[in-house]
Amino acid sequence: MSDTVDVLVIGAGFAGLHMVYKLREAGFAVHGLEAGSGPGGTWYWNRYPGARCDSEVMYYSFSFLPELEQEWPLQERYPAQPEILRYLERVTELLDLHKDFTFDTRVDRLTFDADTNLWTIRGEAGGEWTARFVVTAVGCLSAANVPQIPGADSFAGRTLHTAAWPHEPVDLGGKRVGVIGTGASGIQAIPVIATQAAHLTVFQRTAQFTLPAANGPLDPRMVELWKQNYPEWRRRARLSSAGIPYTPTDVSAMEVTAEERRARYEAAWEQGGYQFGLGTFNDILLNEESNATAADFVRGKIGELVDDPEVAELLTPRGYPIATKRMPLDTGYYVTYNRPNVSLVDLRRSPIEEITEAGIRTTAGLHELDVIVYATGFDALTGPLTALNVIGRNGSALTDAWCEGPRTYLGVAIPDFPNLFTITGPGSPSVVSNMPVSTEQHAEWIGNLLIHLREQGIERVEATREAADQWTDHVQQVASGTLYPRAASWYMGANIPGKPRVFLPYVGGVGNYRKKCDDVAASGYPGFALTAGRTRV
Ligand code: N01
Repeated sequence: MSDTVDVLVIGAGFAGLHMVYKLREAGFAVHGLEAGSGPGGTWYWNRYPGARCDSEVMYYSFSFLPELEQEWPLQERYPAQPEILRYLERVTELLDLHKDFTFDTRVDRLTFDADTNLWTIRGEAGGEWTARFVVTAVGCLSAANVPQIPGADSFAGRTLHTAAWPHEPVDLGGKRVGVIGTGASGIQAIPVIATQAAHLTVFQRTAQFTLPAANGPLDPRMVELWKQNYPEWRRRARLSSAGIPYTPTDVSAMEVTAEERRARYEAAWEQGGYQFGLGTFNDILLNEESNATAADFVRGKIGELVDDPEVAELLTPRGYPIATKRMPLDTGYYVTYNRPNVSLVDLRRSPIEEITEAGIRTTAGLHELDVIVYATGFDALTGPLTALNVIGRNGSALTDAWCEGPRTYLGVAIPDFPNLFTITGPGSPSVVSNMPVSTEQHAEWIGNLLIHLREQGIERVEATREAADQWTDHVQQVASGTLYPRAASWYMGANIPGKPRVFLPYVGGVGNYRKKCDDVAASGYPGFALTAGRTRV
């Protein structure tokens, strides 16, 4: 590649692969940089035991590859990590995208030159690129959160993080394993690790509500019907609230009798997946009373599934509304605690004091371990962007601009940072949606904006402060009409010490958001300051 391109894309997951392909096909000089040694993004890094997608396989794929859509086998309801990675590798091969990426390249600095309207992009291990535009496709959950626990370096055993799991097999057989964290990653990994380890100790800070995935092989007749109607399912997903083509319900949990409510919850529990939240009642995330009925139902299930009443009580979430922290889907999570080789440590009662050479010491004593697994999540949404060390016009740093929380226009653009676009950035549906639907919408929208700029001879594009303020206020206002802000969740930045507490994604719905973005495009991109070109790349 030449060292100066029209567009540089960072990341080779769903978002980056699509963005590079779209721009290459539109005739731009585009290049991608990726920290991993191959494509896959999230699915390249998160290889922990039990890693699997919580979106059903039928709609966790690209919608613009009709032949691949027909030929790709749909086998299990929820695709496992290796299957999704294979899919993204196949897409890379099919679209001949390898040649458009430089792998093993982690970007550690982006600097905008206001005189030339060009970005300089620096690789952590050297290498420098120049581009008119930069599109970040770095994911929302890619900056791992590693809590600073005193003594962590002194541990004599092996330390692992779910978000950076080794590529070679990890043998946990005969080992005493400790898992810190019971979010979606921990809840997937714990039942599998329990079957491998000699003993598993789970260190839980906050009990989680989790729903049964009810994973299993798909009925071939359903797959055939689905494949016959793919365009219609895709259309419904794009217009839906969460990027999932479920038929929404218009019934409030308060409108029906207790018996009917229970019957609906029971049916959804049996069916598995997000039917419980999306298909039962329309106000679980809006009305405290309705929410309490759903929470009580799940609490009851925990009591039925876990043999030891004391352990069941520790696993029972209290103090925040159900679904306000991202609900994981599990396969045998609660019953794992019935195994004789699994024990649960309640960190609320006995917090971790330190890690020693021998294991984890809580205020109640030392747990001797051979392996510690951090399932402690991510610095979500903003972390992957601030890690790029972005310096905008006037030398302003993104970390400073966002010291009180991110302010974006539509989640794709940031005032003072011209010619920079963020796929699934803060302020967009991103993590509260089925990701491929949202990355596709952004890649298409940003691609069309760049085509528009090229046609108009525009060299510099920047979100106005007013547009970003209005949008960010709208994002907060929509969130405050729901129960979401009631939980100390990573949606709120609450999992990272010192991170500002603002609601990060847009919960106004994928379909509504798409319409707003389409309206902006159709009106000639109000909210952006456009500067005609002086220089050519
Ligand atoms: O991370 P999390 P995750 N001491 O932040 C605990 C997506 N995802 O990797 O709740 C002790 O949810 C923390 O405790 P608390 C999905 O969007 C998708 O599990 O903060 N504990 C919590 O229990 C998901 O939501 C899929 O009190 C500490 C856990 O660690 C997101 O990724 C699969 C601690 C972290 O949970 C993140 O999930 C997996 C400390 N110092 C993930 N710090 C699929 O689609 C944190 N914790 C399949």
